Amino acid sequence: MMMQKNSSAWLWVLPLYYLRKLYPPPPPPPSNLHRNLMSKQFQFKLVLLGESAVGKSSLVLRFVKDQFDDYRESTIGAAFLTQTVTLDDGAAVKFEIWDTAGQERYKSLAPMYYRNANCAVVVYDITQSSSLEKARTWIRELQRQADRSIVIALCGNKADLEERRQVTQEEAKKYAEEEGLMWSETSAKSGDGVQEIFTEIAKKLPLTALPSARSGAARPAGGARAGVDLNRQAGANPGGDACNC
Ligand SMILES: Nc1nc2c(ncn2[C@@H]2O[C@H](COP(=O)(O)OP(=O)(O)OP(=O)(O)O)[C@@H](O)[C@H]2O)c(=O)[nH]1
Ligand SMILES: [Mg+2]
Repeated sequence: MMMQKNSSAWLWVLPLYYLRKLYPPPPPPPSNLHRNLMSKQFQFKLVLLGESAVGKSSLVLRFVKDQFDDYRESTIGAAFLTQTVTLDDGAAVKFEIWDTAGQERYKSLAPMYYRNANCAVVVYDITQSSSLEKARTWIRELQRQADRSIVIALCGNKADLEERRQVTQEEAKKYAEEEGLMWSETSAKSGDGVQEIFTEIAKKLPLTALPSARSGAARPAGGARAGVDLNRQAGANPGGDACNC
């Protein structure tokens, strides 16, 4: 009697076993970290440097909020904002942006912002030759003091003011080539070239590098962050101004 019961149970177990082989249960949902790695999200620290009034804050405002303000107040200290660029291959590059103050009295603060930066946008105003000189000074300082792998873009802003141009494209381009920098012109006012410069920087960054494998490497979003939590330090609202800019 007992034997009969057992053999009839096998009649159910075997088909169930093969059914499970044919249709395995779905895998458990991925953790946040895995989801970020799979969807290729990376975070980079970006710093903006340049003489006062060249349009650093205006460039960030255009990039982050697609807005322009004719009467912007000079930045005090620095401002922190974030913005994400999605590349053609689906990789999402989140920039943690430090918009520094260009006024001379804030100069000593700059190393705090370019330290460990993965990329820098050094801005000059195409209508002011002196601003290109200042940009050269910043670039020399970055080359000496910043991370060796930093990606530097030289950016000629206010390209809409062509009639007042003092810096030719040839001059700036030649200098950028000599120094191995990216170069382009932008207009924060019209928006021309703004998205492009950040996208080109995102393409240049080492997206294949493992998080914290070396300084200057990409960090998958949501992953453990070594060092300072920039959002917390600035009391910042991601995507919004942390301080006056
Ligand atoms: N025509 C024109 N004006 C611009 C452009 N970008 C900025 N401006 C103007 O230039 C002035 C200075 O711009 P900001 O963005 O405050 O300059 P900044 O480099 O951040 O200056 P600091 O904060 O003092 O370092 C503002 O009046 C802007 O409206 C541009 O592309 N074209
Ligand atoms: Mg500013």
